[in-house]
Amino acid sequence: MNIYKEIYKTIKSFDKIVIARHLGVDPDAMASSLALKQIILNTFPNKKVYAVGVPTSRFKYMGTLDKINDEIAKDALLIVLDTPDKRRVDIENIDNFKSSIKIDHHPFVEKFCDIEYFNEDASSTCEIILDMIYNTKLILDKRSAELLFQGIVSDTNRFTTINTSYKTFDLVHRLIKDTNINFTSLYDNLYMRPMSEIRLQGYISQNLIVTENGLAYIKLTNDIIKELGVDSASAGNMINNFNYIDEVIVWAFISEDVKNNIIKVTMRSRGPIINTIASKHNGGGHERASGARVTTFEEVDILLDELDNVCKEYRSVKNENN
Ligand SMILES: [Mn+2]
Repeated sequence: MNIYKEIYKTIKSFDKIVIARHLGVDPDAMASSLALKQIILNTFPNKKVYAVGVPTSRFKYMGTLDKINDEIAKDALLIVLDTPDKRRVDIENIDNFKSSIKIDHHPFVEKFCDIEYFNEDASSTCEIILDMIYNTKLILDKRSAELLFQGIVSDTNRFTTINTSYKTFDLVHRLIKDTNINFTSLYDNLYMRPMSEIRLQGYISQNLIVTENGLAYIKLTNDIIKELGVDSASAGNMINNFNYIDEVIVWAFISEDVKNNIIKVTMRSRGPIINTIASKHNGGGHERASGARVTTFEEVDILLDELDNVCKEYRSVKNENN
């Protein structure tokens, strides 16, 4: 059976459905969760559907998340979106659900759901959800269309990432044509930011260290973060703004998060694969867009050394080929 049909049939067979996604929510994870919830409700109004996870004020404009009690799991279906590994799913008691489905576009890490659909060629989880809608009887509404559009635009970094395909444009074209969403107005919520973040961006630009091998990095301690009036997630959220710098192949932003007692490393590459390094340091992600969570600045330095080495290798192979 076609995988979308199988997912549809499974959704149809459950009265209670819980939708979860990864820790450290981003627009693709948030939008796909909220849109899928609404789409299931459009199609099956009598079902109980919950989109869960730790909320963040940053994506409040997308909608609100639900709280569930432990009782729900035992006869509910869990749908995990945008998350390749079990430990990164933002939900408690993941093993208590009666059945589970995974829908994801990250490189495969492990199987932990009964039905799994992952497509590394898809630009985003929102793209997969949209494709599924157009291949099943799931009913799209205007608000969900807006969310899916925002998720796709965000995860493709405005259609610039390597997994943006003709299919992405096909689906987005159809989405806009069918629902007539005012898509240009949706950029306001996605890209509006406070002055403090622009000052942070300026600080990063001024203080970014660039090695001779093409690794750029900045360490933002709690003191600096506080002084600039931002939070520990701010730098990671703007990492895509530092793409296309001539001297930089890989770039990493390191932010101390004293509240959770971790140091977050967000990294991007426009050459070598870096998620293998991220996964060595309690992280993972896409081949060239990854993150890690470490506990000491000593480990940060080890990680930076590893990134610097892949830059060096990448440059030498490139030079040989030229
Ligand atoms: Mn995603």
